[in-house]
Amino acid sequence: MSPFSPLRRAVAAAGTLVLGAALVAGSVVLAAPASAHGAVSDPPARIYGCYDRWSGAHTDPAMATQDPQCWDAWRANPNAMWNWNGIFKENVGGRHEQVIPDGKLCSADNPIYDAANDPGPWRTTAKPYDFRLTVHDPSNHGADYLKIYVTKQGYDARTKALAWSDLELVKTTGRYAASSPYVTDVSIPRDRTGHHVVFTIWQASHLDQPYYQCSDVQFGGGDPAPNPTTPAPNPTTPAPNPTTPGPNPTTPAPNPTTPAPNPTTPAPNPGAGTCTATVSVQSSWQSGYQAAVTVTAGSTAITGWKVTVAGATITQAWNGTASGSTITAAGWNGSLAAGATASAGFLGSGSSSNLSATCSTA
Ligand SMILES: [Cu+2]
Repeated sequence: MSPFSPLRRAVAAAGTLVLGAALVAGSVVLAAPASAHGAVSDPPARIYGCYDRWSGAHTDPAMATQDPQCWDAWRANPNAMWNWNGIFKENVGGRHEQVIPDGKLCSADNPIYDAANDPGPWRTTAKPYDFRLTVHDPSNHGADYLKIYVTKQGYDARTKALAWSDLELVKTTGRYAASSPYVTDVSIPRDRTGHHVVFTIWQASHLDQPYYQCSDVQFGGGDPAPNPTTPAPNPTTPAPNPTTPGPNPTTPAPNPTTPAPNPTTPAPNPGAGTCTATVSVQSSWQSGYQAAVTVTAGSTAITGWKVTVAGATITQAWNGTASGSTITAAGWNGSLAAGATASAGFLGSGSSSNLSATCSTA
């Protein structure tokens, strides 16, 4: 049989198809990293805690007073919140202190998580001096080790971004099999009181992929500036299920607390107000993008607005409510004085190359 017989050509063609399918599958995996990693869930690490407490209500302005660092983090990069499980750096070779700069410990030096480094009144979890720490890893990477540090007495999480010199190593564990969770008992020196940071390095076993996690805790019950023990932010948010796979960043966020548009609001006088809108893309990736719309009221005040973004497939919005490709003002940013502006953000799927925004008063 010659090398160019019909049979040979058919086999070669089938091989090409298989290779093509493998490439497609590979890009799907790259586009959906969120299910592939994990985080310290107890005491909750900063980004994990913000995701866990607020993903069901992340546009609720109550967060600004009840959990202000999370409010800032959600405003800074909501996409990073849905990817709470990706705070790692690869190929560090165990040289954590050389690779992760001071001031970037809580973000693994990844700019999308930069808000996690900000000093401020992070929500704390009260812990006794002997407590159990849990790494929640839906992807079951295993662990070569966990290294657990605590801040020295005198460190103030409200005024200083974390540096290596602020930390004392309190435990290094052995290996964990690839079966989450990875749990260890930690004992903290008894001189610690008030707001401290428990810093965990989880060295995953499937790759050289260490995770860096900052958990805010309260020791000794003696914080001179006590964390506001406000009621739980959203009693209707379902408790997190530790066996649920990581969130899919393209799932639209439920938003039970945004007030529904009030049907009894009188229809505006059509001549009473106008608005204009612009849309700008802030970041984009293979399968989607993050964008902002900015609304400007015309020469008279308006009491509500809607922006339709032609060309957009909106999967999630904040500071507004999305329906199709239209974003309607949230309860607190609809009323604008003449010439005033408001903005809302959204995640879109597909291409961002042909977006245009039009505004109408509502
Ligand atoms: Cu992973």
